[in-house]
Amino acid sequence: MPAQPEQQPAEQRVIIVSNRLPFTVSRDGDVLSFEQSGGGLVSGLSAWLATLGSRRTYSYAWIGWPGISVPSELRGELESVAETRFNAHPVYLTDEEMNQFYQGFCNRTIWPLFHYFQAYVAYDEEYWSVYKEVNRQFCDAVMKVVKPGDIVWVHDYHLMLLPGLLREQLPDTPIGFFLHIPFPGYELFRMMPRTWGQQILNGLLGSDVVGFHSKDYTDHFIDTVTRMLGYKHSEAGISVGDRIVSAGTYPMGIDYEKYAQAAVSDEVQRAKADLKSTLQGCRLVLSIDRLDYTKGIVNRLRGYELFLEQNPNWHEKVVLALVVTPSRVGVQHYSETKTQIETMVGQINGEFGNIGWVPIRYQYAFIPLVPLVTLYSMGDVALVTPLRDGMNLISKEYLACRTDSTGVLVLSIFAGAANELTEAVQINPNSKEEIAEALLTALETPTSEQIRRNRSMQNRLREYDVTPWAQRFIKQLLRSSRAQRERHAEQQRAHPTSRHRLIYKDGTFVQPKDNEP
Ligand code: GDG
Repeated sequence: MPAQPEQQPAEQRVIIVSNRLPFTVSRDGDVLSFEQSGGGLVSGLSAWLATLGSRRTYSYAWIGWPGISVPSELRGELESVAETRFNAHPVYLTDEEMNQFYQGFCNRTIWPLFHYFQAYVAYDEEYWSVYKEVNRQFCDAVMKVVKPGDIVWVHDYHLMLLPGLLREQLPDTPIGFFLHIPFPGYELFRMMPRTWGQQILNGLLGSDVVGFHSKDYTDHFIDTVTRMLGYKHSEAGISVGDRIVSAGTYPMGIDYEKYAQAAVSDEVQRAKADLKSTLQGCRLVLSIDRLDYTKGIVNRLRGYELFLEQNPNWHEKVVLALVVTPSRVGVQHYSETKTQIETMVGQINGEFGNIGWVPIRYQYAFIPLVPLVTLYSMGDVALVTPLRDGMNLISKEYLACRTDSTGVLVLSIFAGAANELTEAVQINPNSKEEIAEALLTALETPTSEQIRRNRSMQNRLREYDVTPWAQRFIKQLLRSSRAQRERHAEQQRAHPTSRHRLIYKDGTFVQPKDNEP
């Protein structure tokens, strides 16, 4: 018998769950102030969520950590502003929890391991235990907010156990998970203690759909699940008991129009004129990232140094604008990277510069959108050379700001974006020779060739921006979840007494006992 069409809820609500809420709270005594935060996930998703607001049947809520620990007497006010201004619900974590969970398991274990920095990984049982506890707290927070008919979309490596924990209590709710960083190959993944790895995979498999930026990451995930847990994978997806989990590739786009429009705004035009006079006719090379050893900033500086050594004719004709945004302050390898960068900047400026010319202009700060877009739209070359990067949005934003289609993107083959931005000058960032050579090529590329390459990338980025990215994911999530419910209903009709459905318990999926519901 064909499945009956399901009744659509009057309003479909998407609950976004991520480590950070889309705003930052700061506190001065008893006064709280709120500021919209500007990270890639937040600005990207905000564009898509804004489109939901204009459709009668869709709405959203956001669950996450507000950025500081908040004393109980201020929580009422925080919750009320969070809900009315941002549709958000805070998860409170203590400083100690943040230390073990965020600085610890997330950024000393998962981040370096998933970015192939095995030597930086800390395997610490205490970190793992707090990671599990914090995932449970997020689960409690979702359970307070979720209603029948809602869709839950969990984001990123901080919350990999959450889909499984939610599935325990929400057997029929559509639950999706998207990983913003690489998923490493099996050989890397299995470096972590086996029980952790198994629980993380089972946690992810609580989802109906698990999404990745690139096909390589999707393939690594499927390979790891089949080898570590023994689940079968077919065209339909990964079989977990009678559930089928879809693992798929969803390369994230940017809010293209936001950048393209900002680039032609009056404010940016004025800022461009100021920057032009500062540059005194020098060509501008850009380097903009969060402070992170994975972004390959030190390698980039080595490449620039070699370029200056090999090309004295370019001295006094080129300037590298190096913007490094503070990030994960307090994690050891980050402060070491900062020291390394600053030492190299001093060396290069000292060795090659003179009173009238500074080869690197360095800023260690988060810069507002207008100066960011000004740099993007003035940069003759963007050097984007991560050693590993899930996607890399900087490369896409640079192209969106090139409204006359000039400029050259030099891009690492280890950025997820390299799969889409195939007309960029692609390099291996481990080779300073390749970086130096690519920079020379970029500076000498004829304008007509720059435009030809960029137009083709820009057309793709404009077409597949962040809204279709999110829509495609949600569409697959609804499709997978519906198929799942239909399968269950069918099995129930065919074998009313049999128990196909595995339940998630203590980090794994198990056959329910006869007395369990
Ligand atoms: C993770 C993955 C993946 C940075 N500095 C400033 C600033 N930003 C904005 C950029 C961009 C975002 O932050 C950075 O995004 P990325 O993609 O480059 O890198 P991650 O922060 O590591 O993001 C990454 C991403 O998630 C999305 O899935 O692509 O691979 O690691 O939007 O514009 N913005 C402003 N001032 C700054 O100084 N205004």
